Amino acid sequence: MRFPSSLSSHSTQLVKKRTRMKVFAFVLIFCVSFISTTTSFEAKQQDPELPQCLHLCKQQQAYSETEKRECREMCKKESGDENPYVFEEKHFSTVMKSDHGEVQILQRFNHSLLKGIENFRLSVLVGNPRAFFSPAHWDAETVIFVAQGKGSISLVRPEKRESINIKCGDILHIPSGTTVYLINRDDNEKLIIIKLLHPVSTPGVVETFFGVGKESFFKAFSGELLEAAFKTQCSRVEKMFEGAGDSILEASEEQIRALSHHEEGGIWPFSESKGTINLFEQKPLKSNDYGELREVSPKEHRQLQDINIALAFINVTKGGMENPFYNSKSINIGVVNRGAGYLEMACPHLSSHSSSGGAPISYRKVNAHVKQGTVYIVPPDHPVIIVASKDQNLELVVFQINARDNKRFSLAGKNNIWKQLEKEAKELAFGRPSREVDQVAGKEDEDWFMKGPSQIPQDGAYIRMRTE
Ligand SMILES: *[C@@H]1O[C@H](CO)[C@@H](O)[C@H](O)[C@H]1NC(C)=O
Ligand SMILES: *[C@@H]1O[C@H](CO)[C@@H](O)[C@H](O)[C@H]1NC(C)=O
Ligand SMILES: [Cu+2]
Repeated sequence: MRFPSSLSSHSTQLVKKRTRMKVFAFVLIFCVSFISTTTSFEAKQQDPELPQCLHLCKQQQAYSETEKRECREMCKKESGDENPYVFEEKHFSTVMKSDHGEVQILQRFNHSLLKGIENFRLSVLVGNPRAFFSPAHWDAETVIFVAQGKGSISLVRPEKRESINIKCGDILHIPSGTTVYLINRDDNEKLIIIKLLHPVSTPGVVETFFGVGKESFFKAFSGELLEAAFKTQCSRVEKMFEGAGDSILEASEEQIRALSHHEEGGIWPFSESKGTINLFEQKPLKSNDYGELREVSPKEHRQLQDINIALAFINVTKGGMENPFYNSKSINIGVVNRGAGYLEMACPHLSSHSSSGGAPISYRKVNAHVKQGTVYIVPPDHPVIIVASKDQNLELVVFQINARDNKRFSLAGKNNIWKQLEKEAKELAFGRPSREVDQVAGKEDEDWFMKGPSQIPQDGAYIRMRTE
């Protein structure tokens, strides 16, 4: 990576500045724990040098777009103002919207630390009661999760149509290019669907193709060709495909009734390779008073095999937490479905060790307060702790990319990995009698979910997690 010399000297100042910030943060932790104030301190003192640094990156005429991006990332890293792992409402943009619903898409995973998922997109569809989403197809393999409500989805394939009633907790793999239409078959409740998209041709870019509607792709064709194709006057063809205009419409009660006469979860034997799988109906892998973990994985479900994605539903009871753990090989994209909580992760990439090379290994705390709609990423092998708030359960939907043969390694609690070490290995590694190690590593008796901390750390006492 190249840097202008003015920028490097700048960095030194930023580093000094960071040291001051640390002292400041220490004083704060002190205050928080002793006065036990609940004031949410927000470290709003934005590093005044960050905008200048970003400006310098922009001015480097000789830089390619990639170099400029790396330069910006370096600025943020230097100023301690970076969290590439957490996304909020502001990071979504609207793809489609009408009075009856909308579709939003999360910005691309274009940070250099998210290279492993750069070809995935996350999107959320919201349909008001009785909304109808017009037929369309798109160039991405898709996994949908019904987060709320009841719908009916039709998948049109060259040889046949499959219509399936869907409900909360359902998962469905939609192959790229399938023409899909959808209704919310409820009179009161909104239908919310979370989609994970894996584009097939242009990395990180998903295009939707509407045959019917004011943007119909038929408009791109010459009149003569359309006339020949439909054996009808081209103006009539165009008029017909303009359809009702909008791509999200409202259906009448009778239309909804007619469109929802389908089997729940599809027609038997869909469970093998087609139809939906309900995540909530799976037997929990882990369950106790502090939470539950359910999973649908490619191992048991053929429709998830090709895309190699698993989905987990984690419900941490209020006041509880998930044990510290790491995933061996899956990259997790978590979405907070309901509730609120807090998470912390240890990341070597964001510490000074990896940027300057040579420095001793260290891990930086990445933390975030999360609430409904927050999206967070946990890269493989990064230890993470997820805590529910004191007054709300924390419900998470987790898309696990590269799920085949992934293992979760527990770092505390009943089945933690330390317990498996031989006595001598414990004594050598920990430098104390293995009995003492067992006292600590063996104290917590709960498996996976456990009682949470007495207090959740406040923002600001820790590294600031603002994302730009
Ligand atoms: C990533 O893409 C978003 C748009 O999706 C853009 O606003 C942002 O600047 C990009 N980030 C980087 C680091 O290039
Ligand atoms: C999450 O757990 C709470 C209680 O532990 C329960 O009331 C709630 O229904 C659960 N949510 C889901 C979606 O299972
Ligand atoms: Cu990392």
